Amino acid sequence: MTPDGTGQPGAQALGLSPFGPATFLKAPQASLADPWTADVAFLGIPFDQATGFRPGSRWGPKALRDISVRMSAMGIGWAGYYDLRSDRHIGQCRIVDCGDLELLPLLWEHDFRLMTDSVAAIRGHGAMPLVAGGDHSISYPVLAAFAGHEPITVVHIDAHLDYRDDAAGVRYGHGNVMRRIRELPHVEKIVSIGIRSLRTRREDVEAHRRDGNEIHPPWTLRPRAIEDILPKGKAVYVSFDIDSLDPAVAPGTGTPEPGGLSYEQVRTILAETCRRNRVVGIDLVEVAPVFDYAQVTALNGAMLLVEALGALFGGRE
Ligand SMILES: [Mn+2]
Repeated sequence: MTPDGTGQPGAQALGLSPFGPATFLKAPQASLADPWTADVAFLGIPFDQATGFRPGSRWGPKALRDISVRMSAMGIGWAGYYDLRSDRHIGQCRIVDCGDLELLPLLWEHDFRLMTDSVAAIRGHGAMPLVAGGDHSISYPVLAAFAGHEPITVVHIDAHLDYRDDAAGVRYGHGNVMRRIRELPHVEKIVSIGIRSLRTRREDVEAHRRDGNEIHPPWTLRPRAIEDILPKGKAVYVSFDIDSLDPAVAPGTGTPEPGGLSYEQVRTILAETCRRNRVVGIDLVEVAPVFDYAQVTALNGAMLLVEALGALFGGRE
């Protein structure tokens, strides 16, 4: 029997406490098969089979949901937040949580189709997909769901270029993902920010530039430079790999790289990208809680998504 005496698990029983089952920002759950309207739809893609080194990002959506509930007051869903920086109440939007995709081990082509179809369904509902990976390979089937869209610029925040064409026959791993994305007819450019891995290959850098993309390593970024390198007035998809952050603030990931971005730098990239463009979708990938400490990686990732929502829904005084 539930406290309301009905025996039915109502709103009081789901996602409203920081200690029980969580949805992202306490958003109501929504099935892709049902009718609903929302501004933003959170979708978990617990897929880490394309990882070359340390798997574990399949637990990323759960970790992000668990820490995100702290941003909502006890007992209510998402209502935005007071932003000290702008002295405004921002981020208020209608958000739903579509749960996690049910994936099948070793059937990656099936899984990729399910990802594309699910994100297309979210777009069909008129909502902006906010996708939590999973390893970075998922960004390709997610972006494939935008087929027929006006040309999209991808703002790619990452320690790794992920532009390898073919790694001993592997073409859809998480290290190939930006190469595959650039091949999509509706993607016109990739702006890669934070790239610094010592395993970056010259031929991949040259191919990336030859294809009309841009690379901005951490040592080139200053507060003004960040604003100057971002696209303006474009349809933009943001692909945010948590390993773009420095391992000191985001250790919980499969392939950390020293010398990374600060929280403030990524916040600026996300917020200014959202303000200057028509953002059509956002993903956050490679959060791997098994390597995390004190939930710091999930916390920084979830709060940066909140800051992106704050910039997208600029709110009221
Ligand atoms: Mn990466």
